[in-house]
Amino acid sequence: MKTFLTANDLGNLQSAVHEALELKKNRYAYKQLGENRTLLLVFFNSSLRTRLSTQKAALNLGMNVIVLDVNQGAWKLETERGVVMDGDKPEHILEAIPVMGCYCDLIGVRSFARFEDKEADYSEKLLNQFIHYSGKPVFSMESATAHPLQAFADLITIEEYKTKPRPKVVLTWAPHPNVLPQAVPNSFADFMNEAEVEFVITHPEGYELSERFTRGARVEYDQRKAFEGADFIYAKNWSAFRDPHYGKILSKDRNWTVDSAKMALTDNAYFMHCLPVRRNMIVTDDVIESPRSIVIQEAANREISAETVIRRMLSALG
Ligand code: AN0
Ligand code: CP
Repeated sequence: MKTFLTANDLGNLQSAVHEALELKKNRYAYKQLGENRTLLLVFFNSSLRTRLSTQKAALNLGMNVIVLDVNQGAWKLETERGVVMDGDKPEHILEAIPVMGCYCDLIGVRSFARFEDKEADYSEKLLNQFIHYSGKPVFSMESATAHPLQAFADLITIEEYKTKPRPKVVLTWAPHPNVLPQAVPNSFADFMNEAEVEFVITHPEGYELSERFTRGARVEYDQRKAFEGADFIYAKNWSAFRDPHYGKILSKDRNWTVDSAKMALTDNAYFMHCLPVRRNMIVTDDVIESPRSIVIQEAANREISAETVIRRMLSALG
């Protein structure tokens, strides 16, 4: 595996989940694989889980890990070609990326959508620059359009907790004060569309996601109706995708907050969220604290999804 951005990059998803669950039983089994190999994690945005779980995964595999927070201590980077660099950015990304590639064997990149240019975001311009100019295999740690390590961990978690062969999984929009990317719901939809689940998306009108990720998945605009009989409720906020509202907040309606009255409509569903979560905006205290909330177990599986991906990338290095 040379890049990791979509569910498709994992090949057969069922086998990938099986591989991950086997790895979880003995996460130190491949300690030799990463010997004298170095992973570089480049963060253009904040992170708690991705930062820790990806490092832990690499350490499990015996790798060395270097973490670069681009906005803390590195030179400010120009990203546009052709710019006269007489401003506040001393270095161009077109030198910085190949230099980063010199010091490592694999690279993970976190770089959120900027919402300045939809085409630049949805063509994964920055991630692709890493792929083309670093000379090293690259995986997304949440890039402009996708967060595949999260969605893979979510799928592993659903596999562990499901009690039916084909559970009903509901992705619900919920309110948030800030503009958030579509990366998490995009990847969740991408993975759920390939998994053995009944997948339903619910959101206010205007919050339709990109067809590239939803691929005809059922959308139910009535949140209560969507929740009926659900086995998993996956909450997330995102900003509008469709023009002319790309990257805009169209609603902060707290009627969409996940509360216990809505959870009562489900088939005793588990509650999931990628975290960080804004309590009493996205979900009430009682729901996230309830025994049916599996947000911590979900976060714990980030180590497993990352280890599975890094192991495959290391094996492909030869
Ligand atoms: C980010 C997002 O919504 O994409 C990261 C989630 C993993 N969340 C925030 O910025 C709060
Ligand atoms: N879920 C997730 O990716 O969290 P961080 O933003 O803290 O890494």
